[in-house]
Amino acid sequence: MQTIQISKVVSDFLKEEKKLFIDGEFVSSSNNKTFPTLNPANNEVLTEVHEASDEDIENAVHAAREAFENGPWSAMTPLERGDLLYKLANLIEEHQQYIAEIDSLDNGKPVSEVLENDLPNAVGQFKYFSGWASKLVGQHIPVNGNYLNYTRHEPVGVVGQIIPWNFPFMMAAWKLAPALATGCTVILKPAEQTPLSALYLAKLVQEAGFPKGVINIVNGHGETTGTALVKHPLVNKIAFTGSTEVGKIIMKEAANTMKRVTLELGGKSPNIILEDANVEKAAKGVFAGIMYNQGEVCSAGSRAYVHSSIYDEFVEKLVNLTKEVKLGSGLQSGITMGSLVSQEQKDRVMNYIEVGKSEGAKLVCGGGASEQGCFVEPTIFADVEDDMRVSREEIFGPVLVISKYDTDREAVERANDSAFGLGAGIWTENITKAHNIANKLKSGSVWINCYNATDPASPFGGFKNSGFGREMGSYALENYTEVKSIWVSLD
Ligand code: TXE
Repeated sequence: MQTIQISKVVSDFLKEEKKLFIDGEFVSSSNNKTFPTLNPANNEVLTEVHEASDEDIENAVHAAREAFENGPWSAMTPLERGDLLYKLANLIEEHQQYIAEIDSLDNGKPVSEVLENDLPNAVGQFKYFSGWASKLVGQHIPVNGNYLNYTRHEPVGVVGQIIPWNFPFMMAAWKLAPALATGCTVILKPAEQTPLSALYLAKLVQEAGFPKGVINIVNGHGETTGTALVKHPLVNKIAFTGSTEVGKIIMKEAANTMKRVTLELGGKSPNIILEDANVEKAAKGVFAGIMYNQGEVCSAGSRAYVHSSIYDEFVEKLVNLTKEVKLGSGLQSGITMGSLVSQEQKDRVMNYIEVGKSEGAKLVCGGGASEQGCFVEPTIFADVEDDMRVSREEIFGPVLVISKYDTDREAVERANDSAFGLGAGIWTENITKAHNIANKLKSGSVWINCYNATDPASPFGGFKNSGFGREMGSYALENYTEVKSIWVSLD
């Protein structure tokens, strides 16, 4: 396998100082504190990154506030705002190779996957939401009495956006695009494991000509930089994607300043494979549904419930599929699975694999990890009981648990017996059954004979402990707007 040569643009970028992006400028952290970011394929330090202090957050919030209240952004027409978003989309497209290399180095995922999925999706977000900027209409409501009553959908204000490391660039796009379309201003905090591609985005933001203060990017750790944003009284809203544990902390901390909060959290999403499923197709779909992006996907289909009549055949097909996986550094051509994001995540996943074994789940393939770097083999446990921890807790790695079932009703009940509710898959040739089961599943997305399909136009988000609020589609605009009702006496 050949290693892709990093482009000169990226090697130059890595040598630059990784400052904070506040009020349209790259600035040093007020206390000059930095932290390292690593390449998880070899655990070598890629570069040092400036960490935002409380003072830096103060500056970022004031810049965003000023841009929201008084700057050219607040005076822009919706069409002009939409134009800027579209311009940014085009710039991202032009720079996609560089962004893909950066995300691969920082996160471990294959460059090819960033180019095939993350980037087209990110570009799509900015293009899709650029159109919404000019379509945020309110209502004219027929009320009792002699009044004219109408509503305005106004931007919520300054938004703090805290994102995870599994799709570093794409998550930034999911968050920024709808917020900007509504006219909000943003302070984005990338994950400390993957701080780089958002800084590259900041350069494109400058090039596109966004007014200063509209988009601010502050790297740092969750307990410090993240908390400062969540607690700041002049931040009107927090949009968060990450663990359920931190989501709960954020909700509590945000309550003191009555911030609007939306949370996209973890999952333990089920796939149900009915007896009449196309087993070949279902096996491939279920396999991709868990192994894609090294299993580091909030909606990863990490539980499979397979009808007893096809169980053995299905397990065998899945095991065969793991043999085709080519594990390697994200920069090697021809690989199909990269490394996990960090040593910490590798340890967490390996610990779960040990838990599965000790609980008595049958390890049918995988279970190993590399000595060097953060690679974990695609791993499958069969004959898993519902009360085992590997069946109940989010592992966030390439680990699938499979169980056998006998009736459709049983499958639905067991699929729903989870603290989470993000995604679910159904595999069957009986479309009536598929729709009926889809209606009964308690999750934000249901995929029938497919898995993990997303589109900027279609909502995505969770039931239960998977959070609330929806990303993407017209639904995402509700996260970033306040509704104002205006009454005019016609007497
Ligand atoms: O997530 P964290 P971690 C799940 C997955 C994974 C586990 C732990 O199961 O194994 O979470 O990953 C910021 N106030 N998901 O520890 O800590 C942090 O800096 C404010 C699922 O990396 O939730 C980062 O930017 N912010 C998930 C972001 O939160 C805080 C994706 C996510 O980090 C903070 C990632 C605090 N107190 C992990 N603490 C998904 N839903 O896709 C941390 N952060």
